[in-house]
Amino acid sequence: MKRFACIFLVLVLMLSLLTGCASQSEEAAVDTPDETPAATETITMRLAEVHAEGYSTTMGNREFARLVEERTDGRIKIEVYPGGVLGDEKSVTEQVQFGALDFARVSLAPVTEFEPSLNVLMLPYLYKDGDHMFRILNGDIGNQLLANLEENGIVGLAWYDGGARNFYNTQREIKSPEDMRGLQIRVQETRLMMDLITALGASPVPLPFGDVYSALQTGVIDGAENNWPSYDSTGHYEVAKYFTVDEHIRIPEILMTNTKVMESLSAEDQEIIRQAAREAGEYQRTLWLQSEEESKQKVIDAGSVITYLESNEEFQEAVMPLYETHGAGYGDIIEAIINTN
Ligand code: GTR
Repeated sequence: MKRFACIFLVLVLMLSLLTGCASQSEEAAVDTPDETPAATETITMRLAEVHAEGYSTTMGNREFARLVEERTDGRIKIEVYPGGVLGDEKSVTEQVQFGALDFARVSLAPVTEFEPSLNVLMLPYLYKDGDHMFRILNGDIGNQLLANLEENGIVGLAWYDGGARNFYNTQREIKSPEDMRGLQIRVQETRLMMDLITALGASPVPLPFGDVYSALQTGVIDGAENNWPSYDSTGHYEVAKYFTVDEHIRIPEILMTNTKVMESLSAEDQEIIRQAAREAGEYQRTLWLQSEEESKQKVIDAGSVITYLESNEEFQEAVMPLYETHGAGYGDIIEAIINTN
């Protein structure tokens, strides 16, 4: 019996050594550039998106997939999964980081939880307008901060537009931060957004995007904040009709992948992906600008009460402490952004 047990143990040991070698050589294949998949092999990849079909970001993703498939002669297929079916933004950001998912298009908000230096790109009232934001994102500052992401296993491929975000609620018109007192406002699941709501005197409720409609409808929350197209596409305007154009924040949106996924591809395919993503980003931005206008008109026609502020100075003043808490250590970058025309 003893002898049998011994032989068995030796066999198990040998087997585990052998399998260990196999997975090692698989890892080596990922790390060694000349062992990238043969140019004839077909690869299917997945891309997660929280917005529905027809929304500008989903259309940008579809364009990205189309360009990649066309330029690799069908070798790389990217399946786009809209409507959050692969998970909420926090979850898909983690999945990309761990390499369980190939691509995701998300707001920068959940990504800052991994790389806090990116908070500097989403401070309230930081940009003069959308063009200013894109000059920063596509310039040295944007590139430098994107490079920080790679230390977390994430490669930022392109920026998408998410416009300016505004408050809306079920209760009353908001004309000043005073009117926000006591309101429960849903935010994305990130510290900066929670602190922003607190600074304005309301209570932040972090929730996934897909849960906001029912939370508004059932009164779990009083309001939320987002851009015109999201207020429209989610139907939030049906349940929260008071919308204030305070434009408190612009949060860049990002199409990203995992560093190992990129490294597993040939240099040529990597370039195809990068270029296709950049073109998809430009395409999304064109669609974005149209959709902002269309959504605005649609919610006004549907009876939303739109409050335009004579000045948003009071809101700006109230949120300035966030420059200290979330911009600490990045004063030079903040100054450079503000001084860029
Ligand atoms: C939208 C953004 C989404 C998501 C959503 C949210 O503007 O496009 O990616 O972040 O806001 O508030 O969760």
